[in-house]
Amino acid sequence: MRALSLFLLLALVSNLALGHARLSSSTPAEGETLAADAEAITLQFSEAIQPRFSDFTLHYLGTRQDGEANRDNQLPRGTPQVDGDRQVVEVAIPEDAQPGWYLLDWEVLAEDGHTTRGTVRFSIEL
Ligand SMILES: [Cu+2]
Repeated sequence: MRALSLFLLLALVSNLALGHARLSSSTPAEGETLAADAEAITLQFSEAIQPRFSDFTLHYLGTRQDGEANRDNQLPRGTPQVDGDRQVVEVAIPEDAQPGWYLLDWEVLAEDGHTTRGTVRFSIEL
């Protein structure tokens, strides 16, 4: 019984140490406006991610800030740049990006095997 309790405690502690990869910050932040010549969106995660099993998709919403991401407004995806410790990801903004609202859909697999996902809405000014 005592051994089982210790096992459960250790499992809990290791689970806390290896938290999911949460989005710590992004540039632009949610709702921010970028200059027309902006080149990339930067995402900072709380844990290392596994790039091969992570996905970043940019959608163009036009004038609709509350628009939804779908296949029709999905932009061609490039290869995201991931830094050495695999916690910072740069997603390129297409050079011919139109002014308006965008939604970045992200889904990442962390080292602990857990998947997290979210979105960042931002706009590009005229
Ligand atoms: Cu986790």
